[in-house]
Amino acid sequence: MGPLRQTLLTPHLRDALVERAHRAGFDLCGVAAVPQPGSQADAVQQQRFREWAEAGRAGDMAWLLRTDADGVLLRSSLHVAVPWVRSVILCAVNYNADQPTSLEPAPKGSGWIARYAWSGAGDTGGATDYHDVLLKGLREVEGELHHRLADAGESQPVQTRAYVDTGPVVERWLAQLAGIGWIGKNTCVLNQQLGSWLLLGVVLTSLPLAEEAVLLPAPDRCGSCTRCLDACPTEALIAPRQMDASRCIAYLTIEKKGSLPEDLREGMGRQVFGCDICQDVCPWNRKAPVGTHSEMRPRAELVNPSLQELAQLDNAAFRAKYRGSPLERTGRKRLLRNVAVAMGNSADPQHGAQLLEWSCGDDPVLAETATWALERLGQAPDEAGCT
Ligand code: B12
Ligand code: SF4
Ligand code: SF4
Repeated sequence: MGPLRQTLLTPHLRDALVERAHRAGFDLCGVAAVPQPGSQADAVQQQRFREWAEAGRAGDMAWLLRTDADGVLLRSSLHVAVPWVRSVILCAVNYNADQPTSLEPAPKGSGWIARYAWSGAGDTGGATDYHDVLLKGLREVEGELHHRLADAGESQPVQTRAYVDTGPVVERWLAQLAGIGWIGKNTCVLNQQLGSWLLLGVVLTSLPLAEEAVLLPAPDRCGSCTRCLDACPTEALIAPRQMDASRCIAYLTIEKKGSLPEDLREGMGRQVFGCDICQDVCPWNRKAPVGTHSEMRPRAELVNPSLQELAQLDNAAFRAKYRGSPLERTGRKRLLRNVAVAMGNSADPQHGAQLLEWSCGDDPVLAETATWALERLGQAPDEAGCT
């Protein structure tokens, strides 16, 4: 490293990046050195990820288990997929909204869409998706770094890469290293002031922006609380900070294709897209401030959506309502399957007619789910047979 680079790697540069992140709409930003291969921190995280993967916790999410040419799990250590990485700039947006939680009394016949997927109210031109919103902000931070390096006459190439979810990166682990918060027993990153309604994005860099020796992860403030573990309806939180993702309602409703495991359907309750329960019960979220990002404002019509209305969306109406939102990728077909489960769990016989129609329809997964739901409502599927 030349003297120029030495000068750049001062707290001044870090402060400038953090300041840029705030201007780009992030509520929190931290910089951390990536623990080097062979370090204890890297080894512990590698082992954790390997054990998680080998225990089948990823369900059908094969993309989480991708390996390099030597069969090493890409996500087990950042160095496997990105050998040049030295430090990360971790940014977080508060997406909390002034709206009820999923546990508060709700209008009869309503389902639940996860809080993070409500965004896009106001003058955004329609639904927004946090992946796009955060990536745009990260590009500004990335740009600031390159701009400052160029201004300082830096001649050596500096590599950077920005990710929101899609990279081979365990973002939460890096977030706690960068001081964004601690990993709660519900596996989410929690910040003492903001709670856990945080979405994360990361810029990887080949620059040593921070020293590993001064890692200052936020202290664990869960204490003896176990509310999230006790509240999870599908027992996906198998131990503090350990999730069997294949049991998580977020996985079942968003990621899982085809029929859902029957033994988990009852626990899904009225959740039709994602699940907020283990965050809704968290005491650190009781006083969580409302987020201010202009592209993350909630669309009120997505809060406690009517199951009947969701059921009646045809392809065009689904596209019109959810284009650009996280629901678009999951698609109408899976959403209807989830609505059928929620109707089955509703104890409301009025859903019988819709379920009967689906049980006779062309989509075998929806027909099977609707038949299950009818049985759960105590209504016999069409005994006369479908015509
Ligand atoms: C796949 C995925 C899922 C899967 C699996 C989640 C899981 N726990 O593995 C499913 C679909 C279930 C899911 C659900 C949700 N997700 Co998600 N998901 C991801 C994704 C893309 C990869 C996660 C991953 O690698 N999992 C593998 C496991 C091993 O890693 P991990 O749980 O993230 O991190 C663990 C290790 O670091 C380890 N660890 C670290 N230190 C320690 C210490 C000890 C003692 C122990 C035992 C373990 C441990 O524990 C961490 C927490 O489990 C990330 C984005 C990313 N690239 O990281 C978003 C991400 C984790 N998801 C996010 C969100 C918002 C959600 C939901 C809230 C959405 C919703 N409302 O439905 C739920 C939350 C459920 C929950 N309680 O975690 C946010 C979390 C933000 C936050 N504040 O923590 C992320 C970071 C996306 C983002 N860009 O903001 N998700
Ligand atoms: S998101 Fe829901 S299902 Fe998943 S761990 Fe939390 S409470 Fe359990
Ligand atoms: S509910 Fe309790 S144990 Fe769970 S994350 Fe919040 S403080 Fe930690």
